Amino acid sequence: MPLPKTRRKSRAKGVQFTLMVVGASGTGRTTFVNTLVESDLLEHKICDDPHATAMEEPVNIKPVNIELEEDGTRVSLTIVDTPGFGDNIDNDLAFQEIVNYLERQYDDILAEQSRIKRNPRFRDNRVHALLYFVPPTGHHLREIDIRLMQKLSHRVNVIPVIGRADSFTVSELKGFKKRIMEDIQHYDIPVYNFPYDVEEDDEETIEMNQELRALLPFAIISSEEEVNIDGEAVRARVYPWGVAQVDNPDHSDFTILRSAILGTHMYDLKSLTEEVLYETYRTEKLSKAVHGYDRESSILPEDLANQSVLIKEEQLRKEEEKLREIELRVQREINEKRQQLLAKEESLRNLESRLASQGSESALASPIPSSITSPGSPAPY
Ligand SMILES: Nc1nc2c(ncn2[C@@H]2O[C@H](COP(=O)(O)OP(=O)(O)OP(=O)(O)O)[C@@H](O)[C@H]2O)c(=O)[nH]1
Ligand SMILES: [Mg+2]
Repeated sequence: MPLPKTRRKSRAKGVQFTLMVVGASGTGRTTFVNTLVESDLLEHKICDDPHATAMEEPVNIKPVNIELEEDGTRVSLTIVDTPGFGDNIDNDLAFQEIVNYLERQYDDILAEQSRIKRNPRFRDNRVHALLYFVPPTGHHLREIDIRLMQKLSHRVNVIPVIGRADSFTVSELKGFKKRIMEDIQHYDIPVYNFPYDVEEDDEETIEMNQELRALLPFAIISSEEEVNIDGEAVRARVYPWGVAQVDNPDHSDFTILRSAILGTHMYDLKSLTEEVLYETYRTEKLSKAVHGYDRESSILPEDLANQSVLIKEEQLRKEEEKLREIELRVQREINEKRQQLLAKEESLRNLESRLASQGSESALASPIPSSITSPGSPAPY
């Protein structure tokens, strides 16, 4: 089946995709990213006790970029790692920083779209998927995870994953996954659950999405080390009781998750971000700007300033459009008038030549003295 036009184009050019990783300190976010891109893209935090320092330093979210080749498609992948948070400290600031980051990317594109003259170098940094690392407690979701996932999933496609999943036996993992999904349902957290439409989608897509949905939350084992197993170098973690392999689907959902986000579901994640999550944000933001502030949330002065800039830009754009319409209408009217004038001139000329020929015919029949020809009549030859 030929690919749709846009997809063909991005295949040739490469696709831009942005992935954010969020979770408590030490859940394995950095190791996962480095395993995903098969390089030391992110540095590990050097710290003896992650809980002691988590969030005490200023929150600093820096995206990093890497080019990958995925099934013959070039992927320009942006990774946004976020600082891990601790159990016992006030995490509100960190949570807000993460949400602010997501919204800032939306604000940037909103401002860009409202500009009269577009910036050709503008970079769309909207986050297409967020992997939320649930710590391997084995119990239920913690209150902190529920709160944060709830907050985030209104702005981004949240995919829950269990970090360091080799901490469990197969049956423990099954039970933990089940409890997490029950909590997600109970607290109504709108995570990305590989949506499908039984009426619209083909059987293959429905089946694939059902399988992926059944795996949620993905159990992740990551490793930056390779070990030799039967003469083959594989990414794994070695324990006295055995070897936990990253790419073995019996041990870890790593490969399945990787091929879903960087392959089969990349376009779905992108279009949901652009067409649903961003559009919702845009509508909220503009309606807040038009109908005054939302009483439930206090708006920061800088937000108000941004909003007023946005409104002004929007007004300018509309005025420019109106002017362009007026100019076109006037141009059209002038053209019509010119056509009418030309038509009138033409009919006048016809009339004159008819009169002239009638005149010369009657002159032949009974010559008229030149003194009685009226001014403006064709001069007698
Ligand atoms: N057993 C096991 N350990 C892991 C796994 N992934 C990472 N680790 C280990 O867990 C520790 C923390 O991993 P990081 O990747 O640094 O975790 P992080 O979430 O980035 O942590 P901070 O950036 O410090 O908040 C390291 O010692 C890793 O080697 C895994 O899949 N299984
Ligand atoms: Mg880290």
